[in-house]
Amino acid sequence: MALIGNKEYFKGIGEIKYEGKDSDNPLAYKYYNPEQVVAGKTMREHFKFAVAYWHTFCGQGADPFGPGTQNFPWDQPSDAVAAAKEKADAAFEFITKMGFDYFCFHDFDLIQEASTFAESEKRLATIVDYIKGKQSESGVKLLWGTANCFSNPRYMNGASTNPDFNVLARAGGQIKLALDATMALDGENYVFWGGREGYMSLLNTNIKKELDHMGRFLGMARDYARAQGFKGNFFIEPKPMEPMKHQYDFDSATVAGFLHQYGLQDDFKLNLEFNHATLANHTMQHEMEVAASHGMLGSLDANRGDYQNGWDTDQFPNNITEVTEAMITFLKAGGLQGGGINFDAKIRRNSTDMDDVFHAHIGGVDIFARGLLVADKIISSSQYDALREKRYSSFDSGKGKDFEDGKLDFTDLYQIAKDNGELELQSGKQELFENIINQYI
Ligand SMILES: [Mn+2]
Repeated sequence: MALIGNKEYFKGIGEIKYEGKDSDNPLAYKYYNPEQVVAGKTMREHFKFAVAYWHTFCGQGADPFGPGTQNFPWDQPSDAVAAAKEKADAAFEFITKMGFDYFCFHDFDLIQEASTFAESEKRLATIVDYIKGKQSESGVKLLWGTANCFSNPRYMNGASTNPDFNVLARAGGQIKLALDATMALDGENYVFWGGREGYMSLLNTNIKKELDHMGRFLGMARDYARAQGFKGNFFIEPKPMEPMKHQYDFDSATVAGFLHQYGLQDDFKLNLEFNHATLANHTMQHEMEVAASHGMLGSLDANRGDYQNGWDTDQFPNNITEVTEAMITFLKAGGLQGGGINFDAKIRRNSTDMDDVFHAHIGGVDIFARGLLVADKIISSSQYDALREKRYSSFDSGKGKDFEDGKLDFTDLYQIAKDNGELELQSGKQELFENIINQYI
């Protein structure tokens, strides 16, 4: 593997390769074999693994109780452009050593925001140009770009849902630049995460007005990008709370309804995150099933929450049951629409060695590979599908089929109920289903 850039940031670590499940090498894949075909596609094609620029190259482990613990060598230069270029060098070294094809970013992950809009625009153009060069050297692609319209204090009351029109317009200007950056880097998709699109108190909030504004704003962003020739998907990333008490993009079902209400359903799909599903009191599989049922299963943010506390811990995924169940839905939905698996996950604050981020991503990749292999076996060789189909077999013929075909009216149901008399109970067989998952893991 040719080393891109002048410095090596992750010294002593080479390209991560597949060695199989009996390998004891911690810096090797045990299950992820990129060229292995599973259910008709290679693992590389199924997953489109991506590194999240913000957690892996920006987040240093600060929490409300103390500063960051990870001192990144690429943050040394005091000049913003020089620091951003070093960060890009480190990022592309890491991405290529992992063997990933993709990365994802927020605008101001790439380079520090300046004190004026005009200077920020210039900085972004400079770093986008530099990253374009890194992409053509390495072949690394952009899965999606996005804009950070939630960290700067100006967005404390929201971006497109801000009660102040001038803040909404500022968000529009910023997102135009983020869309331009995404298109310049041949981004395959663009994500909207409404970090502060919601409310802290209903006493000072007009929900209807804010939702109307958000719907119009997203339509304007879409129209702008389409007019520039952008062919990719737009994704909304649901999350129920944090930082706001209540966020408008609560979960898959809420967002699907919103997209239909504002005429956005043909261009927008969902980017679903495991930890956000947990916060919404759903499982990830639930969120994926709902999205798939709307034809909106776009992309996944891979991580996990903490099952004992109620906030967004963004830990690396390692729960085989959770990921296997998600992969069953993934395969049955025919995969993702345009997206991939982005590791929106961060190492813990006390993980301070340069190799920790490798262990984290290797574990995440392997849990998905293993989950996919298990899910494929469950679907292709177990009685899982047949058992599910059997539960609905009364709709395959007779009056059940007539119902599905729209041939019955409500009085027909009355007559059938009367003729049937009391019914035999039909078991849901839940424990049997659970055992099948466990058997194949
Ligand atoms: Mn999260």
